[in-house]
Amino acid sequence: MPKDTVAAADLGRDLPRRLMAERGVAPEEAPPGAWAVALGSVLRERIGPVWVDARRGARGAKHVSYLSMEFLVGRLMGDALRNLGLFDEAEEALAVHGVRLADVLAEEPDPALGNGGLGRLAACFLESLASLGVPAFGYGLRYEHGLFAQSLEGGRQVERADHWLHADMLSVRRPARDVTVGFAGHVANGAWHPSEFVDARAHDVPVPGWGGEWCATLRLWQPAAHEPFDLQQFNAGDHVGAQEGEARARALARVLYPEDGHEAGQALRLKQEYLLCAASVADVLRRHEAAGGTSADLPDRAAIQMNDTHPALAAPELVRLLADERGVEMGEAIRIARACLGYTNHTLLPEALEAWPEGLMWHLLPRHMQIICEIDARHYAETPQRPGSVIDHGVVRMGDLAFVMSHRVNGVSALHTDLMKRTVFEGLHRAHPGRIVNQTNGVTPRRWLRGCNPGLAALYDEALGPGWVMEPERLRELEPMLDDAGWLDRFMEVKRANQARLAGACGTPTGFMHDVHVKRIHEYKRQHLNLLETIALWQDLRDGGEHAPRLKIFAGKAAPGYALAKEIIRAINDVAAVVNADPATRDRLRVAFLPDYDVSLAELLIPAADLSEQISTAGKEASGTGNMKFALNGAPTVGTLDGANVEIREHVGAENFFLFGLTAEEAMKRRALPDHAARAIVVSHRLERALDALQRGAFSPGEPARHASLAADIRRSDHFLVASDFDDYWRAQREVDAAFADPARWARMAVANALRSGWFSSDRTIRGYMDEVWNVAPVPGLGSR
Ligand code: B1N
Repeated sequence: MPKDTVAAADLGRDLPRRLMAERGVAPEEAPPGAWAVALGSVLRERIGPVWVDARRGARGAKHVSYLSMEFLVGRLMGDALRNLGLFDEAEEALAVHGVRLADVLAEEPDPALGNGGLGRLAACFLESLASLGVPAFGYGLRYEHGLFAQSLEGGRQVERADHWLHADMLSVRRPARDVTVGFAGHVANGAWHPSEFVDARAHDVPVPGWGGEWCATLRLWQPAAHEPFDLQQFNAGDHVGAQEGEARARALARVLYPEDGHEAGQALRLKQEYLLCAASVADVLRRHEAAGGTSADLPDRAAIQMNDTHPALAAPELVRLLADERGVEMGEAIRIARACLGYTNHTLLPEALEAWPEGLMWHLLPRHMQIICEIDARHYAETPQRPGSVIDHGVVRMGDLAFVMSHRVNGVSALHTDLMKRTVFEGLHRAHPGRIVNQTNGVTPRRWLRGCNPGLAALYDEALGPGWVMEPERLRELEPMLDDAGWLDRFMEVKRANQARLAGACGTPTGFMHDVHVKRIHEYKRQHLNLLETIALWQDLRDGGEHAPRLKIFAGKAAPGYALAKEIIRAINDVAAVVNADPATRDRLRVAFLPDYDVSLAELLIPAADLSEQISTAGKEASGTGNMKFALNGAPTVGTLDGANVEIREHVGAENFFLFGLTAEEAMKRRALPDHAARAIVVSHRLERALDALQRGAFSPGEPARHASLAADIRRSDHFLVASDFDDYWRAQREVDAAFADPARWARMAVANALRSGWFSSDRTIRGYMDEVWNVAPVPGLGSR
């Protein structure tokens, strides 16, 4: 356990007191929800001094400001208790009243302020920054409704609004930090006169680091009307109109756009992005100046990271504040901004690259457009290689803007960074060699190992002491255990217990290999490749084939407007209904689609997985981070050479990774063949048969044509090369069968994955950013580092 630096905790005394103060109920009558409120209140009280000390200790030091439209934080109280070293005490304090801590923690809503990997990465980064003792702020939006909640009706995805604000347990309102943000209007004499104003209200979420010695801040902006209520209008009888300002402001952060890996492209999204940038950059400057800083020394004290291009307006905004409001010469303002800014690219998918129409930009942000033109012209004049323009064909290319305005640009895995240099940013890379660096993603081992897999953590504690959680590469010290049959048994015993826990929560059957494919539903992630293999496997079993008993688990949300992704969900559920009902195969194959995938479900599922499906078309998945969580929890991967899979395979060893499929280079060539799908299908009777069953309605008997278009898409265009990779995927899955059939061999593979994945800690990633992007150091003198 971490050193108990938190003021003499007495949760046994404080929890019941808080219960009465906050909810007015006695312990014996309190439902878990009331205990959760009490726990939140106690936690805020315990975090307070750490938070205040961290802020004081950070004064004058360089800060990281991480700007992101998404922070997929997940439930926060369990993490906070663990990092503060209060988990066991809380468990005991509640047990006295016959209450289970797990039940109380489950009452906290899971804030879905992100779509997937990009947002979850931001959350892992904040936790790592706090654990490493780096002064850090995350800046985001406080969406009223995060990503939609998903349910299934007749196998189809149904979306419902997500509600979480009512039970936001840890955040603190900071009125003194509110910022007013302008929109539209005109420019006169180089000064912007906006015609609309919105207030950005600061809500701070504490993110305590491991050991409870340091705390980062997630500052979420909530928009509110600048002039909330028009009393004159109300008195004149227009009762609804008088509240219009409030409604308009509120619309700004009403929902998170549900497009993952896809550009949203609406004016409201642009306004959201600017709101985030304007409020956050103003706050960074305010902090700097309050500590006595000048414009010229801003880069010595502020590193501002743009999480993809969504916050790229931070660049012209910072230039504007320096040049227009502080009188810094334009060229100098651009240089200062560039020295502060970094840009992380998360995708090369053309449909995800943001490009805003010039007209919309001139209307909404006239001064920023002038500054962007200025940036573009100067960059062009200063760069003999003459890379393309930021403004092109009537749109502002946000990736180019972010690149030109950053001193470092990074990709999120070795392969992705290499492809960035050779594709989207080829010209800019040639003009600025050395600006692009790689920072392979990581995940925090506090949440994604110790938190979600307490059984495994206990095994590691016993063998290594608790320090491994800050140094997970030390898990390699346990490699001698690979030859210790007794220890391997204990490891697999934990896995089975985690499967039983999943069964209890989700009704999944036990005794099967848990083959897990969870992530956003997207053609490039190829859930339909897995589904076709499932159909083929079922057909083969019916023909008398022998295979390890498998439970294929799928989960994930489809963007509401992404028709094909929704068809994939329906097809999975239709196949599940038929396959699960087949008495001939029931004992060897089951299919489950678990609804409403979120961080909490991931925490339950990943530790229970035997096999990790990471089967994207090579070149399409920038990194992946789920892939790391599975490996760390002892699930070998069946996967392509895509994103960070490449590095995972290098770390765990090729013999512990089930590789298949075309490489990124081969995929590009293959796609150029006009009849690539037909060629693959004609030589694979297995694929033909599976496709045919889907197409003929074998899984939708009442409506035979239901899945015809999905099958037809694979036969005709198949941009994601499902057909071309099918046979090799089938082969790799049969290798999985063979390995799984030998429990000793499988256990060694699982354990090798777990012990050799410590490198994928987000602490390692953050240290990379600190050295190669931000030039920041931890605050000295913190114990647990
Ligand atoms: O970012 C993750 C990576 O691990 C994944 O491979 C990558 O797909 C993901 C527009 C995105 N890239 N782009 C997005 C999200 C929301 C949106 O509106 C694009 N997400 C990723 C972390 O590096």
